[in-house]
Amino acid sequence: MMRIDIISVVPALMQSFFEHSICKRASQAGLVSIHLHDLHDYSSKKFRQVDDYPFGGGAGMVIAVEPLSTCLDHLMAERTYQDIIFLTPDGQTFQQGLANQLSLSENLLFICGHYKGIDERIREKYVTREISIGDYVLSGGEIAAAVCADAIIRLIPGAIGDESSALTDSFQDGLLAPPVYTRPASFKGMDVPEVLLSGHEKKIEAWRHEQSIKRTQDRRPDLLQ
Ligand code: 6GU
Repeated sequence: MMRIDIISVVPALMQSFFEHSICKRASQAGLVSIHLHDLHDYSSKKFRQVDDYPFGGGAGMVIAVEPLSTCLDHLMAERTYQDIIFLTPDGQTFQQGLANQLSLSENLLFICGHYKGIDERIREKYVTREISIGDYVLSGGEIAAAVCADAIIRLIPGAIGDESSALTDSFQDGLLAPPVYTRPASFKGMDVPEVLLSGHEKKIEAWRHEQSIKRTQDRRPDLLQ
């Protein structure tokens, strides 16, 4: 079973997410266990403070080395993590290929940044990988951690109902997914493409592939390079 630990200053932000969605199903099926850790629990300060003013001045607060290293040491003493991932807008952009790779891990540890970031020494000493989910700035890494965890967990065999479903996702073969339809076959004069009703598996497969390519050409020609 895969284990994911997530360190955050606002773990409640992710609680509901992991208690619903595919992640809940995967947890119930015993495919993954997700552990949220409140960084404040590792503070030695009187009011459980975890951040401090940046040396050199400037706006915003920085998550301090001490509570984070205490938390990390505690978790790392219990098990070996394949990756210790810091979610940060200056990280490597998260893509399907990385989700595939990380889905083979046994233990993953995510650190969510907040405020102005975390003390650089944590990044140097502990972090093995830094991930961004796109070129925009979020208030914290929590949503990014949830995004990454979701993308990873759904790839674990058995996590989604239809075993083959994850394999036909957009991006999984470097192409966008083809259009899909369900009943009724005709709605207000709009008809489902004939081939999908034909029962001819080979033709359907060929049509879908062709539609995938067309859609990718139209919308994301960069993927075809
Ligand atoms: Cl991982 N964190 C934050 N704070 N903002 C982001 C991000 C991560 N990825 C894109 N924007």
